[in-house]
Amino acid sequence: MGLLTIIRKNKAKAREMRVLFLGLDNAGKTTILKRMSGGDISSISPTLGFNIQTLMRGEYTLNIWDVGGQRTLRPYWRNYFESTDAVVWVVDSSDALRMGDGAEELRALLSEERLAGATLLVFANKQDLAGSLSVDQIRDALGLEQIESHKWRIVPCSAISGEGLDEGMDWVVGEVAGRLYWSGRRAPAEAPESVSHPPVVSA
Ligand code: G3D
Ligand code: MG
Repeated sequence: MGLLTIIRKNKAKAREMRVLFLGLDNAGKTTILKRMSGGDISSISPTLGFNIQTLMRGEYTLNIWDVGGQRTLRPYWRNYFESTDAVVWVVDSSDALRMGDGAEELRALLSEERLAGATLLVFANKQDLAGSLSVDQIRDALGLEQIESHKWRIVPCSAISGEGLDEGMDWVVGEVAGRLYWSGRRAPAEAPESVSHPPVVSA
C-alpha cells in the first residue's frame, strides 16, 4: 500500500473536512471562529495573513482556514482553494455600502474551478446591530437565488451573542458529510502538501 493510500485511509477514519472562511475584511470571520472555539473575543485584530483553527463537531474534525479579506490580500485567496470542502462566506450585515463589493467577490469566487464541489454557507453576521440588513435583503444583494453551481444556504448570526453559529456550522457539516462520507462518491479532501501564504503586510 502506498504512503498516499495510507494517508487517505487515515484521513477517512479521522473524518476531516477542510473549510475556508472568506469574506470582506471586518465581516467578523475571526470573531466567529474565536467564539466557536471558546476563545476570548474581546481583542481581535485584523487578520493580516491567515489563521488555522481545528474544531471538533460531533465525530468530524474541521480544519478551518481564516484568510484575511483586505483588498490587497484577496488575490491570495486562491492559494487556499485546493481540496476545500466548504466555503463559509461571512457578511457584515451592517455594512450596506460594501454589499456590492462583497457580491462581486463572491461571484468571482464561485466561478473558481477548484471550488466547484464546495458547499457554500453565507453567514449574515452582526445581526445584533440595529439597522443591519435582514437575511432576505442580503440574499437579494448577493444574488444567492441565482446560484446553481453550488449547494448554498444563508443563516443570520451574531458572533457576539453566538446566535446562529451552531445552526450554520451544523448545516455545513451535514452537507459535507453527506457528500464525502455517506455517499462514498469521493475520497475525503487531501490537504495540499504546501500552500503559498500571503506576505504579512502592515495595516
Ligand atoms: P474579519 O476577521 O472578518 O476581518 P473580525 O473580522 O473578526 O476581525 O471583526 C471585525 C470587527 O467586527 C471587530 O470589531 C469585531 O468585534 C466586530 N464583530 C464581529 N462580529 C460581530 C457581531 O456579530 N456583532 C458585532 N456587533 N460586532 C462584531 P473591532 O471593533 O475590534 O474592529
Ligand atoms: Mg480576521
